[in-house]
Amino acid sequence: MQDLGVALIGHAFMGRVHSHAWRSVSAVFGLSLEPRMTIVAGTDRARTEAAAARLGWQHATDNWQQAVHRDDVQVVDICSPGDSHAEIAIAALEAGKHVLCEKPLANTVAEAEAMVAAARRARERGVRSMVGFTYRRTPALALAREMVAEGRIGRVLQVRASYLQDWLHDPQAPFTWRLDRARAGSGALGDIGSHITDLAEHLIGDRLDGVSGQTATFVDSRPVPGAPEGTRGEVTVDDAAVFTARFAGGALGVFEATRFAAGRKNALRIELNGTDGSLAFDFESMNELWFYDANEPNTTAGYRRIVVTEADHPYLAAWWPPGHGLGYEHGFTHQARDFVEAIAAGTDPEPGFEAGLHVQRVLAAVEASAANESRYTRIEPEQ
Ligand code: SOE
Repeated sequence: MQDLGVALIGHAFMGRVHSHAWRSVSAVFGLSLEPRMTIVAGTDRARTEAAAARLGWQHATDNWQQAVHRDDVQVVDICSPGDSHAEIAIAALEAGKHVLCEKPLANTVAEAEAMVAAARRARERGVRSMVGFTYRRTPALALAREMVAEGRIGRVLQVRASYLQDWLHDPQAPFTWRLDRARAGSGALGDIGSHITDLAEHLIGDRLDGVSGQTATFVDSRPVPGAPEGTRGEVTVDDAAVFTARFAGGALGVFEATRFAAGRKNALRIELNGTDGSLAFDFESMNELWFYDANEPNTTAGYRRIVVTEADHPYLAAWWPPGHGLGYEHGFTHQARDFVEAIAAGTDPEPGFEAGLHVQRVLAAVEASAANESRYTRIEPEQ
């Protein structure tokens, strides 16, 4: 079988979970091409070497260009902060390497447009690209999409999507690159709001037409870890973002992304209400999908829990017997599998960079709306 050399750029949280996927994907799914964990690139040589040893990469470098241009690398997997995505992805595509890029695709619409242009040029040479909206590949959510497409809830009228985390709830939580607009592009909006935007559109098979948003930063500076006592980093992104939206087909959407929802750790929740029923999901119980069939008689109708662990459910035939459940990391394994199989088949993996650009436009529209005071209707104060 032909090898597919992979270069991973970045070895923090996302790099670790992608490494897990590359390590296990072939053994679980049996692929048409054999991924090889060729090289990991980081910014610090010693830490990158340690990461390579721990995560299973053959080589380590502190020079991403070197990793991208190796002859034994055919795939570049970008898990570095957002401000590096465009430069690395474009260089890799121009070098003829297939690219998997973490979300959000870029920090700005302009960067995302340049990435799409590079992806289109590369596609003509058979080079593939994909953006990591991984939750599409959570089995319960993949099942939800199938059920919507089969008409099980009829025409979707309303979408309620929230992504709730609380890792910034403590005002003393340390400063990170994720709180710096220059590095991350935006805050909760881009990091996790991008997921629910993509997911909502993916599940119902429709695109957002327009949005109306609000954003807030609740804590505007935080202690910088490792810096002299008292050094604080300025938070230049949103801590929370909310927006309402209309889909092109007429459905209404309500979206919320926050890092301040005390007690909610990774609660990606989505509920769809259609003319014939509803579907509901919460990532904190990720092996379950709730389904309400509005055509059942009132006497017996009720939301029922589907335990999504059957071999007939998306992706699950390759895993464990019914009831044994999957975790956060498995969506990344599914993503690696679908990406490799698309490369082998010579087809475009989904979601492509175009989908990433579209989400970037939604994020920019939410920010533009939030910044536009004239579109905000104040309530008359009592005299
Ligand atoms: C942020 O906390 C984060 O790690 C996101 O960046 C990921 O995309 C999400 O899957 C989990 O949360």
